[in-house]
Amino acid sequence: MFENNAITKLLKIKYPIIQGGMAWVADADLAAAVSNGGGLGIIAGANMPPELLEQQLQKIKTLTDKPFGLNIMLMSPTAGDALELAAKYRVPVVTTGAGQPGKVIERLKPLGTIIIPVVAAVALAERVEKQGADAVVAEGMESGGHIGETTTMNLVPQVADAVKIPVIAAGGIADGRGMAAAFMLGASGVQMGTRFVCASECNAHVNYKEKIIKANDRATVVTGRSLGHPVRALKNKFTKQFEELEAGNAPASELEALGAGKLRLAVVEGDSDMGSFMSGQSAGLVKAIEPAASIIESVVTEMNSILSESERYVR
Ligand code: TUI
Repeated sequence: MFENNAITKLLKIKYPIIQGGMAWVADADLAAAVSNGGGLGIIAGANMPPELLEQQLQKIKTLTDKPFGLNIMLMSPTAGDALELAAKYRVPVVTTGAGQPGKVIERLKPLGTIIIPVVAAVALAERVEKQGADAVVAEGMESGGHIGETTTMNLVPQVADAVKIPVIAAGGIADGRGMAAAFMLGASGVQMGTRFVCASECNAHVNYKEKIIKANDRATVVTGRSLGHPVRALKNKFTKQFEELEAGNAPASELEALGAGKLRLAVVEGDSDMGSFMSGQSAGLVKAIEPAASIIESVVTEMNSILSESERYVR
């Protein structure tokens, strides 16, 4: 299975499933578990001081001999350091988010790094293809964290029509049904974030995992639109305060001050009230904490059974 899939061939992995590069959450332990399970694990560079990121890049090589990736969050003040570490350690795959990856492609393409920008709009997908990206993640607004304005159902087929490079669908995908649907929309693979927060190997606080497991379809809210960078997170006291300030047209500086450090508070401290529990709408689909390899196997098994009996679904 997947022998002729564009993503398994490009990345030299077993299943076309990649793990989102989630700030504070995606460390070497989670990434290695996903890569060992046959997907592509990704370390997030966004929150880490360069020394810590360097340690994580050294650590993952002791945990897996499979390909892995590094996510460079382009709005992060340490994005430049992460880029140089990707070059120094010859990281096989780099994904980017929250900005224009031109400089990343320029620096890493000559080294043979596979570069997969995360995009939330067709125009950026077209631009990065011209600049030399190897594939794109088309991330719909069902995703957690920093999001765009278009749904996965609409973004994925429009990106697939616009570019020749392979498309990986993200946003709202947490099981085999979502993966099957992504293929129908023209994707060659999927990226999942929220479901992998609940991997046993993920070091996020247990309160984070439990909040996702308890979540329903209406559990998330988008704040930060007035700042120009909307963020989806699970509703709590923090998001309520943020919403109230935004509704009262509070100055950006006040909103930024409220938001500062709140993702760390969620992931590391598990502060249910004041943490920013970034999560996709797919939290409503996540039922249990289980090993990354089991997540991958069950998603692929469910996807296969759907595709092999596809007639049955037309009813
Ligand atoms: O990057 C993400 N999701 C993220 S990054 C993040 S870290 C964070 N920490 C604290 C507060 C806020 C964020 C959490 N979640 N996804 C990929 C993504 N990229 N979504 C949207 C975009 C994007 C947006 C605008 C990509 C390019 C872009 O270009 C704007 C421009 O420069 O034209």
